[in-house]
Amino acid sequence: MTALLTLTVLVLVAIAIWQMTKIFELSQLKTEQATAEIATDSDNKYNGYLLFGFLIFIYGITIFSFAKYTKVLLPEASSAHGGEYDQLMWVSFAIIFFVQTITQALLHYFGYKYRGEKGKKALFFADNDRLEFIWTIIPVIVLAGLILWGLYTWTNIMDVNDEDDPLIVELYAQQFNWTARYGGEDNVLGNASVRLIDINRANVLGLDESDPNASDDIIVKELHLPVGRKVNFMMRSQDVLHSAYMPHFRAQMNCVPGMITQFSFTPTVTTDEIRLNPDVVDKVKRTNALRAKWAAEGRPDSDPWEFDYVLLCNKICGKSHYNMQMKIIVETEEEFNKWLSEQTTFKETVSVNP
Ligand SMILES: [Cu+2]
Repeated sequence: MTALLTLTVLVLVAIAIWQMTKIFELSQLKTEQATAEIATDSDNKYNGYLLFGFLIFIYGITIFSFAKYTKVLLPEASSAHGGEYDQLMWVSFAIIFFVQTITQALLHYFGYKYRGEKGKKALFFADNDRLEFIWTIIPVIVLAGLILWGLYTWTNIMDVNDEDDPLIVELYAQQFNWTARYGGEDNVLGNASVRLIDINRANVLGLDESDPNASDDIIVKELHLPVGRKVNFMMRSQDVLHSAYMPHFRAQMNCVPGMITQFSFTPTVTTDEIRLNPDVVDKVKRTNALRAKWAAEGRPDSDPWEFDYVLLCNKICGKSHYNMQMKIIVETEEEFNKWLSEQTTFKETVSVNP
């Protein structure tokens, strides 16, 4: 790899030197030689056609990408705010796509139409107030609209409050895994600090044992969420910057050492339901076809895959960042309560680890 990089640098330096000598030569040319270097009408025409060729290329690659890669996009959002978020993104995409399609065509067409020709003189406006007004006011209106809508959506999504009896969950990040903590019976998280971590007593999250709210806290390695109930996440990090990313719920928040960050959303689709979503069914089918091929070749990690929501780390936090993830299961309120009642509390864990 280092050899390849060194080689690339050397080649680039050589090209730079070559280009510089060429510029130097050009500046030294005698009049007769200089005329030979000026583009002729046929050169300009040829370059004009090349512009058209490039235009067809970028349109072609756009259509190809849409046809081939649309299926790798995320399925419909599984959270209450997700629809609003997606709508904002798709409207922004549509505007950008529309404007870029038209401006690219105009740019390349005029590049061809007004190519250099002997005897042809360019007509230009030194200034034109009306034109400048038009091409200033349209982007101003469109961008102001998008920004205001974006700010409104952002404020709505980021409004973390205690209304509607939210479930309180802590997401604890460390190189390279996630741990979740529930408030237990009282739904209140006990105080915690990295300074109180005591591995010998299995106090992995540094909970304050003298805080009565901590004793019924439940620490788990699989995130279960009840469908339809608002969840307030409190994020902590033990070591470096991490980012709690739950793509299917359109949620992401940085986890910063020394502070608690928050995010809140309401899951709307259970794991069982999302597995029946046509996009997900298709994705699972494609993945498992690939895995079957791998299995036939005797490659590892080729067991059939079943879709699950995931919590991923979205900050490059070190060597095993790519594999820093936790399974999320969205289930009915009854299933969730049953699962929660089967987990051990913090008090039980520390008392068996004196
Ligand atoms: Cu990380």
